[in-house]
Amino acid sequence: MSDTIFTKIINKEIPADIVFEDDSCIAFHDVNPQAPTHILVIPKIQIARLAEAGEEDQALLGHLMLKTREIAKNLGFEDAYRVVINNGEGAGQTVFHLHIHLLAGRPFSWPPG
Ligand code: DGP
Repeated sequence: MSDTIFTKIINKEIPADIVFEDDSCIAFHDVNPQAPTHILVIPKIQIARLAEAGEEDQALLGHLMLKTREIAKNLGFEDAYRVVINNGEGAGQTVFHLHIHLLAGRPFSWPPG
C-alpha cells in the first residue's frame, strides 16, 4: 500500500498533537474534531483498513484497543466515550491507514450517522 498522511505523522515529517506513542502505535488529536475530544489511535505498520488486517495482527489490534481505553481514561473519560473504525469509502474512511477514532466530551446518539 502507498503512504498516507499518517505515515508522515509517524515519521514526524508533519506535526501532530501527540498524546501517546510506543513502539507499535501512536495517538494524536484529529485535525477535524467531531467531538470536544477526538483522538486517532493508529498502528505504526501500514494496514490500509480493518478488512486488510490478518490473523498475524491479532496482538496489535488488541494493543490498539487497550491503548485507546487507557488514553480515554487518562483524559478523564472512563464512563462515556465512543470508539469508531470507518472501514472503506462507503463507511466514511478517507485516510487508508487503519485508525481508531476515540470521541468523547459530548452526548452520542444511536444509531450513528
Ligand atoms: P476517516 O474518515 O475515518 O478516514 O478519518 C480520518 C481522520 O483523519 C479525519 O477525521 C481527519 C483526520 N486527519 C486527516 N488528515 C489529518 C492530519 O494531517 N492530521 C491530523 N491530526 N488528522 C488528520
